[in-house]
Amino acid sequence: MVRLLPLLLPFIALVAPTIAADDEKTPGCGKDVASTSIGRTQRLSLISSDSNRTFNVHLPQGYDPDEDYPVILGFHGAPGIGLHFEADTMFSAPRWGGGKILVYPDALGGAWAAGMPGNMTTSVEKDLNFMSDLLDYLRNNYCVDNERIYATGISNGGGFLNRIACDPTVGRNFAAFAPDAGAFTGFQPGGNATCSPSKTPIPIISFHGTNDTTIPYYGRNDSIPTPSIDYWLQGWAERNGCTNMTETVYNKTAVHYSWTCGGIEGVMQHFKVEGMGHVWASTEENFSQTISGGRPTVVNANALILEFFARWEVEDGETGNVTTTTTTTGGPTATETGPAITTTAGGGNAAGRVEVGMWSFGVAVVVALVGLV
Ligand SMILES: *[C@@H]1O[C@H](CO)[C@@H](O)[C@H](O)[C@H]1NC(C)=O
Ligand SMILES: *[C@@H]1O[C@H](CO)[C@@H](O)[C@H](O)[C@H]1NC(C)=O
Ligand SMILES: *[C@@H]1O[C@H](CO)[C@@H](O)[C@H](O)[C@H]1NC(C)=O
Ligand SMILES: *[C@@H]1O[C@H](CO)[C@@H](O)[C@H](O)[C@H]1NC(C)=O
Ligand SMILES: *[C@@H]1O[C@H](CO)[C@@H](O)[C@H](O)[C@H]1NC(C)=O
Ligand SMILES: *[C@@H]1O[C@H](CO)[C@@H](O)[C@H](O)[C@H]1NC(C)=O
Ligand SMILES: *[C@@H]1O[C@H](CO)[C@@H](O)[C@H](O)[C@H]1NC(C)=O
Ligand SMILES: *[C@@H]1O[C@H](CO)[C@@H](O)[C@H](O)[C@H]1NC(C)=O
Ligand SMILES: CC(=O)N[C@H]1CO[C@H](CO)[C@@H](O)[C@@H]1O
Repeated sequence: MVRLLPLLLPFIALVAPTIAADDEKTPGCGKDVASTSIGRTQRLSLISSDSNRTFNVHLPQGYDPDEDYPVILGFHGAPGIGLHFEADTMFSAPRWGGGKILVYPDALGGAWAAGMPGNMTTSVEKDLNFMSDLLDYLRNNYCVDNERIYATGISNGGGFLNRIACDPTVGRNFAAFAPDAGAFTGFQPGGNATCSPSKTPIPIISFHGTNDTTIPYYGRNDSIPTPSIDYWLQGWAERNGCTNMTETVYNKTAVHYSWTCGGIEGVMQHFKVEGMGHVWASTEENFSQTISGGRPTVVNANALILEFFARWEVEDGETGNVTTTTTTTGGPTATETGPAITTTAGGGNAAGRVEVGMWSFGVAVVVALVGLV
């Protein structure tokens, strides 16, 4: 059980200049942190694009400022806050988050801009700038393994991390991505969002339920248009230069798709979960499942995501396959020597979900924010 918000003491960060993404250790290495900030979740803030942006940081138990740690950013759905995602996935719990720094940023106005239609509190550009400022903050204050920075998220948060993957500047900091029930608005057929990753292939593992009525598997064409998941996957398969896709039954009722891209097996993976709704894929009942009347599924996203992330790291700005040498990086469409690829097919954006949260001191209060996008 993770302790949330023992003290709500946010503070303002002074943001130092960005350092090269391929430096192994960051300025935060060697910097002492208060013992009260270890093994619990702290709410912090910084100023980015003239806005006060808040985020939650969970340092693992036993955090040692002389050791560098992988970082996982977890993006909540809409309407929501970072702690909803933490409570739903329990990524901060030692069995998942042990040895890693977990970070749950808060969107302004409860939703990531990410190109979602409607009146957003901020813009895609500002949300992306927030990511650069947040990474600077993390590198300057904690001992971060620059080669192992990852992003996961649900719904609108899944859409936003996909937007990060599509951004040549911010995306290059991340080794792999993992959206669940992603709302990729702007990337539907005819959508105006663009995708220009700095490098390919980009490792992505994704999850989506066939009973998702908020962000339907087969897409929606109304006020919150989203592509079908097949269409979105196809966009990334093209950008990633994937040459082969295998399809296997996973744990009886899910389908696992795996692509070979740039000659590397399993760079892209997708779990189509039969009967799952707009929830976090989990074999244990989660808040998002409880609230929506869903049931545990046959897929445990936490376990699969961590296993997937462990395979990838950023090496000299390129995404590599950890268990082999750097000769496996890049691929037919890699941008190592050429210009960034820009397509309008596939990619990521925003939208919503039924969210739940957990507040107060050790007392779990399940709050249903019955929001549609
Ligand atoms: C930013 O927001 C946090 C949390 O609401 C608050 O504690 C902090 O004082 C704010 N910072 C500024 C500069 O307003
Ligand atoms: C894309 O479409 C959305 C929704 O119609 C709109 O708000 C946004 O300004 C458009 N973006 C561009 C770059 O045209
Ligand atoms: C968006 O904001 C504008 C200006 O604040 C307002 O006039 C308009 O009604 C809003 N639209 C929606 C859909 O909320
Ligand atoms: C939405 O429209 C596109 C073409 O504009 C079409 O390919 C797609 O099947 C439609 N999706 C749905 C869910 O109707
Ligand atoms: C695709 O993968 C399958 C299963 O690994 C393999 O049997 C097949 O030969 C591959 N096809 C190509 C074109 O690489
Ligand atoms: C790393 O890449 C090599 C070469 O493509 C592949 O054979 C191997 O399975 C990959 N290792 C992992 C853990 O994915
Ligand atoms: C998925 O939706 C279908 C049609 O609404 C329904 O019959 C089925 O029971 C649902 N499956 C689950 C696992 O909820
Ligand atoms: C397979 O699904 C069952 C529930 O049907 C679950 O208990 C089990 O943990 C799942 N196995 C894996 C490897 O996720
Ligand atoms: C409240 C609860 O049990 N949440 C679970 C949701 O699923 C994740 C991943 O399987 C678990 O880590 C949580 O404990």
